Amino acid sequence: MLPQYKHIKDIDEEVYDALQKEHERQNYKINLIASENYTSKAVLEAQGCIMTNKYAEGYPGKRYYGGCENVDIAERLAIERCKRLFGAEHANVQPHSGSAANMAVYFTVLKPRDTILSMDVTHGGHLSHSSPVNFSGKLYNVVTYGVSRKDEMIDHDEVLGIARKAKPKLIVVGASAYPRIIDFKRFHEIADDVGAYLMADIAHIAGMVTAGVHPSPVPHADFVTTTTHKTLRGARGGIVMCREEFARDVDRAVFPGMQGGPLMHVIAAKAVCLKEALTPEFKAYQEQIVKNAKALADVLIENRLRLVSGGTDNHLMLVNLRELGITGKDAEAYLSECGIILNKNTIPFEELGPFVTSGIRIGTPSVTTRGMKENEMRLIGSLIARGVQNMGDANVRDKILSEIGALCEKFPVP
Ligand code: DSN
Repeated sequence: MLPQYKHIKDIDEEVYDALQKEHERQNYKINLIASENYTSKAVLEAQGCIMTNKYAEGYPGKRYYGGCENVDIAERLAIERCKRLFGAEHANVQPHSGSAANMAVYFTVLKPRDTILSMDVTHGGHLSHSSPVNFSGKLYNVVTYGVSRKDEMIDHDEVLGIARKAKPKLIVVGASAYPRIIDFKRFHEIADDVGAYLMADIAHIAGMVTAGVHPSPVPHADFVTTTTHKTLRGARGGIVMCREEFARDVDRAVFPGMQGGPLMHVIAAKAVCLKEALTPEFKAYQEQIVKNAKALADVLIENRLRLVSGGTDNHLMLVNLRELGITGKDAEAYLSECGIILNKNTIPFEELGPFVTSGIRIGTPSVTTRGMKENEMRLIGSLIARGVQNMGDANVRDKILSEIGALCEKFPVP
């Protein structure tokens, strides 16, 4: 029995049962999904708090409902902490998600059919930057850049060439599956050259940006968007930051432009996570994420696995499985049976579709939250290599499973 869910158990056995299984899964498997993390108990409490009962359309001090004095405190705290943490002039903490944060920026500066230049999804970009099946690709004329064939990294001269031809109104920089440092200064120069606005989506790297482990886009971009639940390790949600000159328009784009009542419990949880992110422990955590990713990448390379771009500078890496003759889909499924959870991922110049893929994406934020360091990364890396080199083998699976079980016992989810 999980005491924290006792009321759910009383009222709804089915949901309780799913929760119990999820608790087991999160505790007894190794999570290498680059976009996930384990929140602190304080964040969880805030996200489940009574502020969910409150309607608060509007902004602190200017609401459409009475009784907002306490949720105003939470939202003001979230805004102030966000601005302090990132050095931003303005922050809107109401977007329900990263996609909503991106939509708010598009609604601020674009009209339907205006041109966006952003990273191709199969090269690492996000759905809400360019995909034809997403609102971004449906509402706007999207032109994309990718990584170069030469080194599988962004080639800024190539981006500049595409930008000069496409004349975008907005350039989007940021990715869900790019293992290298992003040069925001260079993107600023490209945006200036073609007279475009620049938006940096730092959902994946936000925690590292706060810690100075990854360069910040704030001095260079007109708009910076992020989610709060990845390396930032907070509540599930989004944030938009911008320069003061855009503050009013961004706020109006979020509410009443796109959203009604803000999720005040989530905003309270954002405030808590942003407070945690202002501590020295959080900075050390971010540094360890990167050291862990480097250690893990090195072991994979020693085991003759091919990494996209040859390595990593941040929290994630992509393994190209083509030479092993296996798909990302099969590797994800087999490794999951071994107790290692990660996701199939397209690789640059992908030949298979997004449901099959030729790669897997591996990230270290969650295992680092469990307190694992380089030694554990070396073990996990060798287990992944053994797994993908012996796909389907039941003996190998059982051996990996038992090593993963021991690791999970030793490093419980905090
Ligand atoms: N879907 C997220 C990821 O896994 O990277 C991005 O929003």
